[in-house]
Amino acid sequence: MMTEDSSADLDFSKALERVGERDPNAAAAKAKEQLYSLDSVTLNIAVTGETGAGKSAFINAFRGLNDDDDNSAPTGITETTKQATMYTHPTKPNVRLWDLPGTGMPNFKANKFLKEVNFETYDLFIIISSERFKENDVFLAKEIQKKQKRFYFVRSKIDNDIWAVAKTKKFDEQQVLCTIRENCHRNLKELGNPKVFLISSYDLGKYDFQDLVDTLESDLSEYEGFVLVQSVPVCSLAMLEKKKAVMEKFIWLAALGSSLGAIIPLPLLSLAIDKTVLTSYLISCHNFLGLNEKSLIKLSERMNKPLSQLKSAIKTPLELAVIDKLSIRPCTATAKPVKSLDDLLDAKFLLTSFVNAAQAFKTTYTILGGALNDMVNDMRQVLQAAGLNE
Ligand SMILES: Nc1nc2c(ncn2[C@@H]2O[C@H](COP(=O)(O)OP(=O)(O)O)[C@@H](O)[C@H]2O)c(=O)[nH]1
Ligand SMILES: [Mg+2]
Repeated sequence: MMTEDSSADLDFSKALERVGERDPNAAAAKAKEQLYSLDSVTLNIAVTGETGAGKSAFINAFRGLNDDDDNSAPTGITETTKQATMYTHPTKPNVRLWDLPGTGMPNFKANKFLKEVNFETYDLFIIISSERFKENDVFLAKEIQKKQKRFYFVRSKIDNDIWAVAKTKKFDEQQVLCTIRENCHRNLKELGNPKVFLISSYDLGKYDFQDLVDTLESDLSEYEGFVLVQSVPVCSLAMLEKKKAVMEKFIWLAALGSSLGAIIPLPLLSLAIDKTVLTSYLISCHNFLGLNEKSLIKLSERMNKPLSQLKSAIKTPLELAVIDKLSIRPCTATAKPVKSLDDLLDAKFLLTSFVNAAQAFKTTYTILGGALNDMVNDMRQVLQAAGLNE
């Protein structure tokens, strides 16, 4: 429906074609509908493995939280419950991570286990182990496969393995990773050599986390993949670029949904329409790039850098106050060039400069692209300031 072509110069007629409407107002309505369904996609990710394997720590890391934060999954405890516990994503509550009970018991029955945790709920399973994969992991994977669901093997606590040998004379990180991978495969042979992702929940920017996200994204539907990538923390420059790329893919939809309000001959009505779609798109980008206050605080804690140092790297802050300003500002005929996010959220520019729907679309499209670029540039600087240069 809306895949390959997401080039920066997408024109209006092409956008209409993509939503399958010729009438501009109908197309705008359809675009809004699609934005809405994109926003309501849910993802249920089950995280399973033995007690102590690192399930809870992985869930916290994925949600961009530290183990001792409020609302984080408790780590380092012996599990007593047989229930799955749900943890929603802090900025994307439709993304849910489920902390499943430990699978380490000697008389483990995969089928019974999956029934007890309501396997139908989950879109995919992540099977974690902090050492070699065991019989129970294999039983579980086979049963998940039988039920036509996807599973992914994660070998956790890689930082520990690296640390343990880092002091030795012949330390070669790649060699250590290679040996771990081989050992994992040896135990999973009967499953036909599935991919194993080596991960440290305390440093998602390293090892195979990005590869795991890429793999999940390509296995999921386009909308689900978009939501997944939006929700992962910006743990490296590479992840930032990935996020930018998926957000760019949907700019045209936000532009189509917002710009066409301008052709309705009621300035105030068109203002309201523009504002909702535009600002919600921008706020989402801002959150998912990790530029919101909460994410910055987490980053500063994790990297042990003062928050003020990270914030001083930001040139174009998105203040909710700016959006409020927008609704009370009177429209004037003088449009000024858009140089910053503040200008972008300035309603008079948006309202007065359009002569027709195609121009409105083009303008909004360019503005949104520019704003996304500004934010990504800011986040690059923030990552640099945090010491995440890779
Ligand atoms: N170094 C390191 N420790 C980890 C990692 N993941 C989990 N742990 C630690 O391993 C212990 C068990 O982790 P937890 O997430 O509670 O395991 P769960 O029982 O599977 O939920 C805790 O003390 C965690 O701090 C990791 O990636 N690196
Ligand atoms: Mg746990």
